[in-house]
Amino acid sequence: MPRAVALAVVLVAATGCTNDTFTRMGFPNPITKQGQVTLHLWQGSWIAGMAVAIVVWGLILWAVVFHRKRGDRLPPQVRYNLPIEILYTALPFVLIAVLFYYTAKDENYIDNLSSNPNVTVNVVGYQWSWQFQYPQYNVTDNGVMYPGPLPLLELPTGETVRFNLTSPDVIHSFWVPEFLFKRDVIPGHPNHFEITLTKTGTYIGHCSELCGLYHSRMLFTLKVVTPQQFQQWVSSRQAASNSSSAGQPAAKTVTRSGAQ
Ligand SMILES: [Cu+2]
Repeated sequence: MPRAVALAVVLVAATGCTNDTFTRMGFPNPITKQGQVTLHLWQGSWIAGMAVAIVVWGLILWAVVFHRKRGDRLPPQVRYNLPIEILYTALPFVLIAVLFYYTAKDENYIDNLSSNPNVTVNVVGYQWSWQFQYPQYNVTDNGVMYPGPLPLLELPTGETVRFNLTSPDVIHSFWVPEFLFKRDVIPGHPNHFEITLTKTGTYIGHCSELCGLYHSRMLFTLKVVTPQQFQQWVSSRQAASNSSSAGQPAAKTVTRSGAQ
């Protein structure tokens, strides 16, 4: 068993950094530190599962080939082989314990909330769009459902980002496939999570909980930039809202009555 674990660790380490869908077993390329941990758990589970499968398939093949029916003579009858019974009781328990250990460890890491995140975003999911509030900067982004213009979630790399998720109407789910993570947005039950982004780029976020007629159009744009570009974006948004607040009312926050 220690040898199997060592093999799994080597295989994960050897394949985890490459960039193709097969070694990721279908998962998207993660863009967060937390997503990287999720990917490694997924790959490790596949390695453990395939190791079990190879042993089981081998035993089936061995029984089929070497214990096939050779005549009418009954083979020697045995029962209660104690070592084998202990083995097939204990071994699955060890397997499950190892999987449980790594799952609980990674879940704790992914769910961890730091005491002082760099950027906080209040996410409001409503029928059928999103609002992103940056309370530290007094910036709010409103969009409309697809075909848009979609709400924009702009974030910096390398900083801890805290999301506070709320809904004024029904249950939604905040999902960016490249996070390898989604979390429900529940009315009356604020949810939280944190990420640290590692890759710049533009991605599409989704609602992942059937929430009504236009659920599938409840998309948003995630733009990941460098911390300097993020600060510039914040300043430009603040300047834009200051100049518009003279003539027009600023974007209202979403309330129980719905959009804007
Ligand atoms: Cu929704």
